Amino acid sequence: MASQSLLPAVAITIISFLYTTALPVTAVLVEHTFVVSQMNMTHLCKKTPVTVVNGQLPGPVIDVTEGDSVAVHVINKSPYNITIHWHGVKQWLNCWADGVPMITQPAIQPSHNFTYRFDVVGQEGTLWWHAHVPCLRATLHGALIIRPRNGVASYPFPKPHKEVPIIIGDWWEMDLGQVGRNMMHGLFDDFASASTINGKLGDLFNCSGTPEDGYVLDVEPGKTYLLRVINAGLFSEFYLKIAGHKFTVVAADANYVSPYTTDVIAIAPGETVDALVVADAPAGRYYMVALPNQAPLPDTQTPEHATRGMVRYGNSHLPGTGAPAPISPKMPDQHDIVTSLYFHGNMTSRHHRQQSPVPVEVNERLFIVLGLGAVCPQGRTCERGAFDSSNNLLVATMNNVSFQPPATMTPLLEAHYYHTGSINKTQELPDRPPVLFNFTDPALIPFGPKERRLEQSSRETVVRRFRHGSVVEMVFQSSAMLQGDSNPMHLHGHDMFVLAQGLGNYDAAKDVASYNLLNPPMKNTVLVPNLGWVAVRFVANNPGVWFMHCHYEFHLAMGMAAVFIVEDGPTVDTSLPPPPMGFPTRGNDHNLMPDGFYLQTKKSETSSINGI
Ligand SMILES: *[C@@H]1O[C@H](CO)[C@@H](O)[C@H](O)[C@H]1NC(C)=O
Ligand SMILES: *[C@@H]1O[C@H](CO)[C@@H](O)[C@H](O)[C@H]1NC(C)=O
Ligand SMILES: *[C@@H]1O[C@H](CO)[C@@H](O)[C@H](O)[C@H]1NC(C)=O
Ligand SMILES: *[C@@H]1O[C@H](CO)[C@@H](O)[C@H](O)[C@H]1NC(C)=O
Ligand SMILES: *[C@@H]1O[C@H](CO)[C@@H](O)[C@H](O)[C@H]1NC(C)=O
Ligand SMILES: *[C@@H]1O[C@H](CO)[C@@H](O)[C@H](O)[C@H]1NC(C)=O
Ligand SMILES: *[C@@H]1O[C@H](CO)[C@@H](O)[C@H](O)[C@H]1NC(C)=O
Ligand SMILES: *[C@@H]1O[C@H](CO)[C@@H](O)[C@H](O)[C@H]1NC(C)=O
Ligand SMILES: [Cu+2]
Repeated sequence: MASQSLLPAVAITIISFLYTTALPVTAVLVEHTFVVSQMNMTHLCKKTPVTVVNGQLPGPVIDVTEGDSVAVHVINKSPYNITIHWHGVKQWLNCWADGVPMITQPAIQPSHNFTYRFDVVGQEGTLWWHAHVPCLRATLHGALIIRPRNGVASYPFPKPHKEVPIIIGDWWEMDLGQVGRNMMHGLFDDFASASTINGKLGDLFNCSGTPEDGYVLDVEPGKTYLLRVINAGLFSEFYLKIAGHKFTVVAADANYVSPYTTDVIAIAPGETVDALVVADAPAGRYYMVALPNQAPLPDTQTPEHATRGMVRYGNSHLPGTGAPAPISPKMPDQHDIVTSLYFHGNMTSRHHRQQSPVPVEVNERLFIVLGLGAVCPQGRTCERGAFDSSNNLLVATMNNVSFQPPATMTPLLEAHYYHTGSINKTQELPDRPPVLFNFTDPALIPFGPKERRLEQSSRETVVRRFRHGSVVEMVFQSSAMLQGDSNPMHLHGHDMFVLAQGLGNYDAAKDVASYNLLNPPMKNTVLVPNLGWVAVRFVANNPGVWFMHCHYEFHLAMGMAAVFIVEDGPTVDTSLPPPPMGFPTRGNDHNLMPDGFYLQTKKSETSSINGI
């Protein structure tokens, strides 16, 4: 619960159309139609087909008040199978709307449609939506903004003059469907051509010398602006700075944090940060720069592109005023990973009445080592370096297992709900790595013969079951085998208390003492420090089948993921309801399915696919 002071019970009125900011205490239905299609966009002198929602990049903003209901009608006119995930929305008792293909629903096939319905309750701030298909989220994404029920006056910070989404992303000149397929085969040779702020490449990029358009935020002196920053990029954590200005961070992942003043924001893929900026600099033009960071050598280096937009005061841009050149911020080094560590380490949650305390008693403990490995045909030596020249497959792992989607046509949620056999063909996520080694030993960088004994992995449909209400503690440990790739770990359906982080190998004997059990931040996406660890706790109280995965796209495509099955509680109020009317199933329920949905199969076919 993020709201400071909710009004006593208010009448809930359902108004099924245009939503305005007029009556803050009325819950409404916010309705959108998302037409997913391809269009040509030209950047860097090249016409490129991109898959977008409603012809926009970034896609439409979903703007709601806490307590509202949302309906999004997705019409898929693209050539891809897609789903849309509402990143960070808790989907209380509504796992059916979570939007993960083959986990919670069948993908929406080309020329088909699907309607997502969900309520946004107990969360305030900035979230976002994106396609949950390898790589397509690079262009299929947008902001999801949740305002307090009592209006902006109840923000726990000074009311901003204006609120602006700042979406950091990538510009790809390649067919993202193909990039996704390459990744799933362990090939990682494709890179974005540019970075973007709100879809604009900015003047660090040009087409035959003509600079690309950049994002411009026009400000009035003395006014306060709320930036709702989202990292929609596929790979990189970004440093964001505005020359001559400071940020006051007030929220992250739609949870308020204690105000934290800094001149740099560090934001990993999947994270959001809300920050106030006061236009208190001398009138002029100030660059807003987003710089991707990466681990230093000897870790593998990838092409990284900084992008910039501008904060512009009053008349400072009019021709003939002799305005001085825009001022650039001094950016951290792209190999500086300490700034990110401090930014995340300095976050604490903002105290408020509704906040649930950190559960002290832990029921389940997971120590999850993140790594890369190889899956090899039987009898062959397993060499990760040889993955592209033999039948060896490079995979990303948690505790030495890589996730693969279920082999059946039945999504796991449906299989779980109807107790079909396919849910039994899964493998339990190990609570700890099978072999302990010096996870962060720099001698393992760059990868080479020393790692060979650690490489052999397996691919399974990895799940972990939790009794309803279990308090789960997870420690994510990054390893030197990752070659410096970042690991923002994202849990669907729940927020996590971020208790502590550190460098090197996690050591319970000493690190538990550093846990913040008083006011840890709550996040849906937690960045694991490079060559370090992070400890989180969450309460598994939202029944359903929830994806838990790395938001670094290459790792996700290669299997750094698991499915958390949260069992029903003892009452109807704590149990997952049946799928909503019209939800496309493989025939396990007896709902009548309207035309146009995925596949309508008979029970017999389902059974044979499931092999029972
Ligand atoms: C994009 O451009 C290609 C090649 O010029 C063309 O064939 C295609 O029809 C265009 N697509 C759209 C959606 O306009
Ligand atoms: C979409 O999914 C269906 C069913 O799994 C599959 O048969 C089809 O090949 C997929 N289409 C694309 C474009 O991936
Ligand atoms: C245009 O971009 C190229 C490649 O990044 C760069 O070498 C060149 O200096 C740029 N030109 C201008 C006029 O900015
Ligand atoms: C907070 O940031 C400061 C530098 O700005 C740093 O010295 C300090 O260690 C950080 N605290 C944590 C817990 O990361
Ligand atoms: C799946 O496993 C459960 C519990 O182990 C068992 O009761 C059930 O019969 C199994 N279902 C099928 C279809 O194999
Ligand atoms: C892990 O390796 C590092 C670097 O070689 C070393 O400093 C550290 O002591 C090792 N840790 C353990 C537990 O062996
Ligand atoms: C990882 O799993 C594979 C396949 O099950 C196994 O052969 C290998 O020994 C395991 N490696 C480690 C380091 O635990
Ligand atoms: C969804 O698909 C069905 C069946 O093809 C069609 O009748 C319906 O009009 C579609 N809805 C929209 C909003 O396109
Ligand atoms: Cu990762």
